[in-house]
Amino acid sequence: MLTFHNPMHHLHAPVHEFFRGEKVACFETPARAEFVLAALQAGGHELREPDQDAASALAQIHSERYLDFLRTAWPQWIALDPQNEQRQPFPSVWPVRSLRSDIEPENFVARLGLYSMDNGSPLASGTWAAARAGADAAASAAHSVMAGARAAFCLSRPPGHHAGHDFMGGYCFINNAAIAAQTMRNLEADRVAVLDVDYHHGNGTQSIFYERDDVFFASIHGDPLTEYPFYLGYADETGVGDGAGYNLNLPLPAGSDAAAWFAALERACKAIGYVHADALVVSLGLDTFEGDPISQFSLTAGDFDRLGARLAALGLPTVFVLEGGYAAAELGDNAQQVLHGFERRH
Ligand code: OKP
Ligand code: ZN
Repeated sequence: MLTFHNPMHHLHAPVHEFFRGEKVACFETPARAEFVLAALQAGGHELREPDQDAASALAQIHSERYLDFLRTAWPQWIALDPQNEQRQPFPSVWPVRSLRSDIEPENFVARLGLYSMDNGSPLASGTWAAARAGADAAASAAHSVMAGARAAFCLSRPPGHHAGHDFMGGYCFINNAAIAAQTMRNLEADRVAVLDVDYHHGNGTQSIFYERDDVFFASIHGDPLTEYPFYLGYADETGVGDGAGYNLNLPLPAGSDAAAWFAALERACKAIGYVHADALVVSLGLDTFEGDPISQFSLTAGDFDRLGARLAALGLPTVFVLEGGYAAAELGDNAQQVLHGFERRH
């Protein structure tokens, strides 16, 4: 499959995150993308660097002040103290209910909290460069499909589906799937379906398109009552205003088996047919894998092949965007299974 890979991804390499009160090694590592790239190379897939600038879609998806913050965050962090070069910034305060989020404080950590949904999205010196090039990779994949390619894969990290209009979260900074969908809308597609199969609900993508009927969002994920991101992803979220009826959440209890997962996939695919989407973006998280260290579904390599084949049967121009998947050594094979299943079917 035609693959646009992010040549800057390795510049985003934070060292640690927090887990149960301890600093632990980051789960979302450069090695993830290297394993996928190596597998696709060995599998003979066509690999290209981004050839489109995502600037216009970026301005439609994210707020100007959030993008300004992301672009300048690292230099501002270093300006506080040169020793910060060796440290990672984490938010420690957030404007929750009753506090003001219209004001941008001058204090750096206060602004970091304003633009974060959690403390789980560590920033590094090259985060902006990596995330910005990832947006170009997503726009490039979308362009290639609108120009006639049957499908394309955006092989990038950091992931994107938790990032909202004006916030980062869950290892995500720029919402690559939203960039891809918006890019397709800006070209010929009248309605785009985004199907999020990552273990975690794509809260950012849902919220970005929640009031729109030109982008339908469907997601299969661990029940947010127990799984991240906890505060969105419930079945009663169906869209508002023009977007009423254009959002579908299919939460499944942690520990659900492949049969339950594919039953939900069938519902999502039927819904994509009902809304008459003319293009598809797949937020391809592979953390539904049985060996994933932070998730609790149990899909196998064979199940990923089956997923690819089912998506191909929708018959839509398709962009795959890599999201999560933390069993890094198996990530390349699992990604390739989806692409093979898709390409065998059409
Ligand atoms: C990102 B994606 C533990 C925090 C856990 C939440 C998981 C983010 C998953 N330190 N962070 O959807 O795969
Ligand atoms: Zn995930």
